[in-house]
Amino acid sequence: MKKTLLMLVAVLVYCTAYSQITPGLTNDFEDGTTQGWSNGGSSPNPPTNVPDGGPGGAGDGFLEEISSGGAGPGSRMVVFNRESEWLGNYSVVSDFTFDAKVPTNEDLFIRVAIEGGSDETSICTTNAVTVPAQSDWNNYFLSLDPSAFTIIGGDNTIEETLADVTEIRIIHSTDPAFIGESIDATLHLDNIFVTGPIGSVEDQLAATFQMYPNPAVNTIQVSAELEMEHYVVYNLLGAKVAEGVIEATQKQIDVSALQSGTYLIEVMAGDQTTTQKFLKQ
Ligand SMILES: [Ca+2]
Ligand SMILES: [Ca+2]
Repeated sequence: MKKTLLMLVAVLVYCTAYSQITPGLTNDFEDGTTQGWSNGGSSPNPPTNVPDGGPGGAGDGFLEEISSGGAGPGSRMVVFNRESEWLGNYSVVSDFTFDAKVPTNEDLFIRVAIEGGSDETSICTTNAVTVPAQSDWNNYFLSLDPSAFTIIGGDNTIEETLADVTEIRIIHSTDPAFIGESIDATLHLDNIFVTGPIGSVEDQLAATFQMYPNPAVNTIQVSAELEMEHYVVYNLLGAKVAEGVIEATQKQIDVSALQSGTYLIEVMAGDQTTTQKFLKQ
């Protein structure tokens, strides 16, 4: 079954290198780069890769973005990405998840903003997630469903914009916006991960698979509208840390023995496989 995951990873790597956004896209900042996240041209404080101190501790790289407050380049809390792996048709993905912490003194209201469509329409998540001041690492979710967005500017519909994305941004803003707010703050990001039905809607497992709670403490409940046979849990290094039979449409899986951190659970049903991320607290 590990072979299946490796094949999946290989497909995702291939797709992300040469194609458009796909479920499973991950930016974990383990390659020493910002993986395309940028402030643009004249910023005096562009995002940087910090090699130590991510959610995994020593040796876990993460992205640090600093905004200076005031006015001018670098004043606003915003990072954008125009790498091809982040562009294209977002109808195949469902959630934008990430680990974040704020070492500075003000709460940040983090949103995803997107530009796309023939009219370069800009949209932003209607709701923000609050990353508290002086917080430790936590996992956050923002839906990428059209119903989760508000139009900021332009004449395309939200659906048209999400079908042809040309830029994605992570911003801090009290209200939906396309440019982040000016603030003197620092944001740490890691394990940016895009979930979604792997394959298409005819993949009944991926389309109906559910898992909760996430983050999990002692157990996670998995369910789907067809009988699942088997599950495997991997850590982010790809090592198998747990497995078991399901042989039902739902099961409580004991994860109490896992160390705190981020894991992937792979569930098999016939020739269908789905892989989702969860956080163990
Ligand atoms: Ca990392
Ligand atoms: Ca900056």
